[in-house]
Amino acid sequence: NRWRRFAEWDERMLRHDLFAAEDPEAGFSVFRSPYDPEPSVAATGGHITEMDGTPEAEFDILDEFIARYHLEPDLVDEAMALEDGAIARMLVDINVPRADLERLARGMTPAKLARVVGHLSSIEIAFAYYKMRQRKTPGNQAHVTNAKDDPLQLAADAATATELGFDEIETTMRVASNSWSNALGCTVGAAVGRGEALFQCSIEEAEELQIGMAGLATYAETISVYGTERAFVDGDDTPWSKAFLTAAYASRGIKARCTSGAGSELLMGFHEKKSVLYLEARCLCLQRAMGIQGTQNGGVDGAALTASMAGGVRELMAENLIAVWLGLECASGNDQRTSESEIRVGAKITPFLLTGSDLITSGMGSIKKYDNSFNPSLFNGEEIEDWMALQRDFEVDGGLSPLDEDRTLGLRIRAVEAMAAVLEELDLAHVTSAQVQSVVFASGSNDTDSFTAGTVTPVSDAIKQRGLTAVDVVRALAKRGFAEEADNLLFMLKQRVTGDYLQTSAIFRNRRVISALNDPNNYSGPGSAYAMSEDRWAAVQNVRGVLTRDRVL
Ligand code: 5AD
Ligand code: K
Ligand code: K
Ligand code: CA
Repeated sequence: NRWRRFAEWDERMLRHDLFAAEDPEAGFSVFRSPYDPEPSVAATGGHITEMDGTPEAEFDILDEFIARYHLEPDLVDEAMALEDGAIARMLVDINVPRADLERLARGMTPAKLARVVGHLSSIEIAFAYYKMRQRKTPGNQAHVTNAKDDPLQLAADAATATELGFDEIETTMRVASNSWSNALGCTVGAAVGRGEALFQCSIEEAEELQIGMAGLATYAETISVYGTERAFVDGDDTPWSKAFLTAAYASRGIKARCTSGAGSELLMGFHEKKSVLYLEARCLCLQRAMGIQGTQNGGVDGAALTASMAGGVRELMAENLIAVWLGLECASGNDQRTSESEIRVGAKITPFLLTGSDLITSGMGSIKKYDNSFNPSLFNGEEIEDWMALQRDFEVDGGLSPLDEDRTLGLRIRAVEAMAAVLEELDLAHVTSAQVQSVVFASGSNDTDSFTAGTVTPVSDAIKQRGLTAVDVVRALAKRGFAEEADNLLFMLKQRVTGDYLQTSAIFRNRRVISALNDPNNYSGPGSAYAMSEDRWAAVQNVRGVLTRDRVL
């Protein structure tokens, strides 16, 4: 016999969630493990000779890279001498400018950074993030994928995502050999409508660079970084090889950020019994050292594991804070479903909506959950209107705007027709009007009668084999009467020559780059934060189902 309430609780979605116990021996510690080193540094003659308890002679590849390229020897004595709690108070003090804290961070070791943010409660971490994040205007990123790798649906959904307001859209595929075709689908879709979203195709690093060089991607965030040497070497990489890849992207005018996040070393079994926050602090110092403009962190693939630990969600926020403290653009995770409970999902995103972020999610599923080829995101196509309601409730800008039904349908038609025209003009495939019709109205790939993963592979192969580039796509669009779309894509290609969007936290709004350089977050108390314009607030309020006196009666 049991109290029936427990049986009722058993039926709730929450019971699908797992909760992990603290166990430092097995790598399960969040903010602090007994195996984390004590913060320390020694410098002689402008050279770091000891870091976090390790003498130079015993440095591993991460220690060496961080000591040489992250730590500034003339800052370490000043920064490391400050008491942890005192620095924590500076992080939440509106009278201490962001720049002063960024300067100090350049003199702090990974163990020190982790210790300091450990002094902050969840609300203090959120507030510090509000103050320290890089670009003033918040932005957002979408996943655009589908279970069939159908380029027509990718184009329609990419166009829809830009209309929703996403600044970046990223795709990946079910079948690896479809990468070129998926990249093409998003390239064309992103050129429809607003036509200024950055787009990427997430795949194995060498191939992704090739796709970027062909102009079929304008940004990349697949440069993964890990907090232990074993995890790095296991992936055939070193900090130097990652730095080289980063430079390769930049040299071709492709915006790049690294990916890291709590739990990756634990998932790979190379955690050295260290806390997930300390290991992530190492990842982030390494990224700053590499000279990359930004990071995608906040657990990412490790988010669900981290969220299963006590205080794990607080940790995910803390690692985002370290990223922006180090001056990195932050695409702040929220791209993995960390819970089956809608209450936990809403609670997880709320601090990020309140503070804003360079990219609030580093991938919200603009498509249905089953079409998300990464993994279901924290929010997916199903929940987009819930997001809009939260923006309206809190009077915050989560980057999205309610859709007008007719305009959206028009853009979807335009995108699918443009994609069909490009496929035909480039002699890649013949598209029937039945295919076009099925995709335009489809909510997800279960509703379509179009390309499938198998029929797309020859298209993808041909794009790669023939060396087609975005310039061929511009030409095809123009020839088939899609002048506006051709112009939009050409605009994005010209931008890689000027290179302004390689600056920290750059996105496009109204065909202008806004970044931490020309739109810096200089929060210094009430009245100094980002605020929505009147027009923007009006758009955010305009969700479906608003009652007025006329409509009630
Ligand atoms: N740490 C390091 N790399 C990660 N990735 C996802 N999550 C993490 C993490 N926590 C990787 C993915 C993919 C790229 C986007 O980043 O495996 O290669
Ligand atoms: K990777
Ligand atoms: K990590
Ligand atoms: Ca992403």
